[in-house]
Amino acid sequence: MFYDHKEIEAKWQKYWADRQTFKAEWPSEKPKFYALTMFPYPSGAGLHVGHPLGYIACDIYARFKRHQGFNVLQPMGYDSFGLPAEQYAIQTGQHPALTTEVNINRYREQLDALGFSYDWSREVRTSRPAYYKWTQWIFMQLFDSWYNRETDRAEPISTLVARFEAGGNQGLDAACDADTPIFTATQWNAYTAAERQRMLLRYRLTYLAEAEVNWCPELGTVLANDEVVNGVSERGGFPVVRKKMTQWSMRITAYAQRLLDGLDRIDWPQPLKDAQTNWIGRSVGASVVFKTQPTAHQPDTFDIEVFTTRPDTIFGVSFMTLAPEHELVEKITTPEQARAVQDYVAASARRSERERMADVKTVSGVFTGAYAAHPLTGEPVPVWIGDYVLAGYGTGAVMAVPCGDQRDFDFARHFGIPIPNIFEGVSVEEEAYEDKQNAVIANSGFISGLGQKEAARQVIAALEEKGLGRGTINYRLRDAVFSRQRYWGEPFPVYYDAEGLPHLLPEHCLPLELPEVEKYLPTETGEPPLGNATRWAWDAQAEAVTDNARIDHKTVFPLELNTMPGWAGSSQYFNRYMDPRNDQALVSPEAIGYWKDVDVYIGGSEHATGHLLYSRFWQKFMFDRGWVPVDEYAQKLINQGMILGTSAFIHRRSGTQTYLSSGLAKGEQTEPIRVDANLVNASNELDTEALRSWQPQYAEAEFLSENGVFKVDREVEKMSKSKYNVVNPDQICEEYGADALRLYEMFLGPLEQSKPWNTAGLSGVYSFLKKLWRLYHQGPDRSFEVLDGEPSAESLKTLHKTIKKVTEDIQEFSFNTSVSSFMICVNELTAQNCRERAVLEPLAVLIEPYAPHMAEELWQKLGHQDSIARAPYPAFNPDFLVESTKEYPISFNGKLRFTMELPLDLSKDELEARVMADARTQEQLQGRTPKKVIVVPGRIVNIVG
Ligand code: ANZ
Repeated sequence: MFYDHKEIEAKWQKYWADRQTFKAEWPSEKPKFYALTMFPYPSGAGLHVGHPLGYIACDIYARFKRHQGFNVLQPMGYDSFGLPAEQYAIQTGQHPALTTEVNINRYREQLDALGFSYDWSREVRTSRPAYYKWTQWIFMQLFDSWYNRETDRAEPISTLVARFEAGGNQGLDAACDADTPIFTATQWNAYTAAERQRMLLRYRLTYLAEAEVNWCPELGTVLANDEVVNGVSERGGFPVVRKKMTQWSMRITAYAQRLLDGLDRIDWPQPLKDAQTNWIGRSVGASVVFKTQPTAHQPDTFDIEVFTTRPDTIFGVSFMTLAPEHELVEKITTPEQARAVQDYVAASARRSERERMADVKTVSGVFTGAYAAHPLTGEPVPVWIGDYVLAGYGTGAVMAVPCGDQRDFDFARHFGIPIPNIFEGVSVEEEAYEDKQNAVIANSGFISGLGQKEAARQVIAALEEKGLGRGTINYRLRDAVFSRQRYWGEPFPVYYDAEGLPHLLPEHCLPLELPEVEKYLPTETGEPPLGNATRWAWDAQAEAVTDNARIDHKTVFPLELNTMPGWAGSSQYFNRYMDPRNDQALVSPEAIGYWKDVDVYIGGSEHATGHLLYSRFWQKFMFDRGWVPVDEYAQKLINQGMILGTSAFIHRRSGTQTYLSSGLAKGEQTEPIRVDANLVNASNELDTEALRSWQPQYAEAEFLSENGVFKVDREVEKMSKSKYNVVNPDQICEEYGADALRLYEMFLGPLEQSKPWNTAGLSGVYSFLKKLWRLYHQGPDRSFEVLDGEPSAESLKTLHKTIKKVTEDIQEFSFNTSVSSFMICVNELTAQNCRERAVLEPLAVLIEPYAPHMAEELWQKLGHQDSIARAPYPAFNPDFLVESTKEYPISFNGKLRFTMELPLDLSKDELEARVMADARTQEQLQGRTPKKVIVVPGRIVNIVG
């Protein structure tokens, strides 16, 4: 019988689906194991062979754990809100829910074809109301919470209100807006309801505030920092500008330190931890106040607060620089400088923050005309503005120390701001510079001769005494903007009163479902697409959505028009999978108590500062409020590498429709153009006729071949539909089967590394599978035949060697080496002519995680009624590996003459007797009696004399 992968795979996929083989047990007495891969956004293009890499690895591990007796939860779902479906809706008018459904169905077919052991009964889709009810619920809980720095955790807003009523906010250590005023209990109690709400918004963990945002006019929406790459949108590459808008924000900064600390407790890849650490950007330093000096024009004094990581350099300050957006700029600028300052501020508003950060060459700035007093010497310090100082970092102002900071130095040089004489003519790179810098820093005497740390400590102490500074810790992490001006996202369960203050819907009214709209574009007045809905008002009495026409701001109010960002739905999905159909809670205490956390999470490193940071933040919040038992949800995380595609390029003669074969292009003016790599064979020859029908611009083109063939250039790059280098798993499953694809993806190389795809390599794993199959089919006419007798010691050794290696490899997520061990194993067993059940049965279980379809088929043929999925994992027995004999070198007077295979458990005397009895020994001795026989058991025998 031959290995008919098509029939076998279809049979078992149906079997698994019909019997729900991989449904996690609930409730269960077994120990739990939760294996998770990042759920996909179901795009219209479907899966390519790069996508399943992490899924296969995770599935192997999940299957392995099932054999080990764990109750395995391996769920799958869809991150199904998002931009592409909405863009498509804008172009075609099709409802994003419909296209999303179509795409999901296609994904599901492709996933099923690969034989994953998912518990599909737990599927989630973030765009389903029953799911996003809980995304809305978390938003409401965040709104209803504040961060108490004294207890270092989030608490219900009611405890904050109680504190305000009893003692105002004096002495309260809480995460809040930087400019929150101080008030007493009496003041609080005298506030109007609206004033109180406004004050509470400054403390809530999600709050509405005017914020500088990344606005992408082309996409018509705000983007998060991690969605902007090099000043353009990550999706589509459109320009992004800074703009002030009222937006929902998440006070993730309250968790900055805990997000850092938590990294020490989780087994995540170091590069990913580094990326999060840098993104959070902790800086230890001081905040220092410089008081402006009053002038005739501006009699008031203002505090300019700066953040510095080098308080020890305070005596080297020769000027100050404010960000152009700094609120004091207008107040302190002198009339003489007003014009220049206004022009400068306007010009820099046109540059994005990223541009400003990236640009280290251009020195630009302008003098405000104002001076501030040095907090320790009292000397006047000129105040400038410059766009190298960012409004959003620290306090948006710096004390400039040309002797310590390159940018300050360049700035001073450029504008001729006096720097202490001794620095003139010395470049910062020079060695002498550091000595001079130290001399200036030490200038005051009282910190002279101290190390940087101690000097900083003393400067801070001196500043504190004067009430002009204190030690602070600053984080680069910003609060996360949470509003998007899109249709296809979670609606906020929020309505607005006449004063424009937000109110939450009652919890029992969730989910607030997305309304229908005619158009998915922003409205003519620039409102988000939900502004097109005519039924998008909240009737607070009836507790129901109603027509906008009824809005009276008394009982009927307008609903929020923004929707939530892409990361909302993915920030708690791992907990929802534990109890996905619960409509009373996001997850029940019983379910979270049992499943607790994700044991292994596999996904792409591109989510380092997006999903993987936001989800940790929400988890910590959920933990603080007592809904989950752990504050890190994934103990172990693995970033799978990328599978790279091999793109094909042809050369177009510039300005023509003539294309040159690779060899002809040298020395010509040509542009390389990507073409469909599927039209190129293994010898890099392009099927030009197929190309003509691939895209219309090639229909009439001229192709110049060399020696009758048209050759392309190849380049290995990211596999992507836009690069025309994708390989579709469907074709491969068809031709070689899912088991071969699974083995091959693992065989390509270490999981974490990027590696190029090469379809030709599949035939190798395919013949391995056929060989494996043949081991069980050695009967007449290759029929199934397995013998019940004792296997040979050799075969047992091969089996146990493989069990040991493969088990160690799986535990280290080293799947490529397991595949080679299987290959060696099958070769050895074939050579040994092994046909015994005692070897072949455990082998089937061993390979099941990798090639589950074939394993099931063999298992059934071996006479089992049940699926192989929960068959116990073969136990490793080291006894079979112990070598029982040894090839002894037999020497005469130190010279090796021959070798003898002897049992290892012989005593010295027995060994000597056996050696002496051998004919070859007698021949060497030729009748002589040896003087001495030296026997080292397990090593050598030497006969002397
Ligand atoms: C004086 C000084 C002397 C500084 C010196 C550095 C070296 P990190 O580590 O990134 O936190 N700074 C502060 N706020 C800024 C802003 N909004 N835009 C641009 N630069 C800003 O760096 C903090 C340092 O960056 C601060 O310490 C400040 O310059 C500058 F020898 O103060 B320093």
